[in-house]
Amino acid sequence: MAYENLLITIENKTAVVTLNRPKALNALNELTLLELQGAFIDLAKDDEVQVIIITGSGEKAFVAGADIAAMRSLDALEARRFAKLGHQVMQNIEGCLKPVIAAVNGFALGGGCELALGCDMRIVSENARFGQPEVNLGVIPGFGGTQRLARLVGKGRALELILTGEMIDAAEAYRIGLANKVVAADQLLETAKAMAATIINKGPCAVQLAKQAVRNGLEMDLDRANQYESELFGLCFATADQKEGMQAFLEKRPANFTGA
Ligand code: DAK
Repeated sequence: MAYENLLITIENKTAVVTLNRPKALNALNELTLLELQGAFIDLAKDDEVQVIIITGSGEKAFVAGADIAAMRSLDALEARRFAKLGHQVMQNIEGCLKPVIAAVNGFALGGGCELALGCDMRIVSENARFGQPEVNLGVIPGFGGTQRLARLVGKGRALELILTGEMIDAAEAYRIGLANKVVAADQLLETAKAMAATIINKGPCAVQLAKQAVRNGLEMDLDRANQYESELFGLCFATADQKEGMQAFLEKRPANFTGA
């Protein structure tokens, strides 16, 4: 499918989705959100894809936020619709059974930070800058930032970012657990692809179930979450991957997983 604001390549079972609106620092307008939503629906069912990487085009920005020019004149109902679309996109990403890695190559502000938060892991370049500057514009984060940021880095740090609107650099993002890894800008995509390759080598069924266990379990109390984990653990034993993984270990050979 052809997109106006996205570039998608698929290689080695890894899809790289590049937000491509460099003139607006890859800001998220409605079309970009709709395209991201469509892309994730397609990638979720594409058997050639096991891991998805999201990045931004250019060297300056991952995504500089929701598109301020497009949002400026929204009325309340339009704003709610726009926020809902953003939420759906983040859910498409977070709820995708396949792991999604953000490769953050510069500014990840507002909706851009929220997009990175919707991903499972964030590998960031040394020039990355994170922030939730919505209060500077008289609004609050609208694509889940108030919720996901607090869940990832804790209430105090999330409130500091959201209430001051200040940006933090890559080192600080790493320190507070917002970034998984910080690498030189020219190593960013390679590092994300290397992480994808490591994951692709594992049992695909187990990888997907593990993502589900962590994501959904975090929203449950510990007893229920552990019970949920037990159910998913049991489900692993209905897969050929489990049989192959354990057999291969006992035969001292690499496993040949099929994802079945
Ligand atoms: N939207 C639209 N255009 C943007 C943009 C954005 N978020 N960010 C940058 N641009 C555009 C600039 O206007 C400029 O366009 P031209 O003037 O060249 O036409 C071009 O990108 C280059 O930007 P700069 O000239 O400003 O570049 P600098 O290097 O000087 O500065 C910057 C880079 C990232 C520090 C600066 O551009 C900046 O501060 N950008 C805005 C960052 C920001 O405030 N992001 C948060 C956006 S608000 C909700 C739904 C969603 C949301 C909230 C509520 N509801 C419906 C309730 C989410 C809100 C946000 O994400």
